[in-house]
Amino acid sequence: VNKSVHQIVLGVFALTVALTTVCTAFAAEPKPEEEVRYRQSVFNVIGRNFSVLGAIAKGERPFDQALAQKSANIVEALSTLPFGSFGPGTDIGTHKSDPKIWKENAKFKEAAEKFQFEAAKLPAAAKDLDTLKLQVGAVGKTCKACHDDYRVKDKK
Ligand code: ASC
Repeated sequence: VNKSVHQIVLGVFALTVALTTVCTAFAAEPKPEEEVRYRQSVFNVIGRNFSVLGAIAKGERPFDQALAQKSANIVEALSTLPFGSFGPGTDIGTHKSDPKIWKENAKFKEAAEKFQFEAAKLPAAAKDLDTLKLQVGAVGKTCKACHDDYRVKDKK
């Protein structure tokens, strides 16, 4: 009897240690380099999908409603995600984020919100080509505004 009680206590202890370790690993704040990778990955997916819409809007690609819808939905769904990953300490490594992002964070947040506001209208706008063209223009302006102010230019 004594031995099996001992084994149960040990088992419960081991399980507690294991669960605590797993939970702590998942709950931990992402490392700054992970934040940079995350926001760059999300912007990459947004850019890929928005460029499909851009090509359709410019007539470089035929208007395929299902494709436009899918791309618009992705841009909208991802539009808020990168902006949670510009926290303090994430101005590190290789990236094009302008230091102004961390110095004038309220203005950066405003620019991000303009993009999110216009991106939210993309899925409904994807229903027909004329509406899509207008909304791609409106979203594109918010992309450009933020890039002009908060993305460092590529060195020539
Ligand atoms: C794009 C893209 C941008 C915006 C911007 C719109 O397709 O990659 O950054 O549109 O150029 O003016």
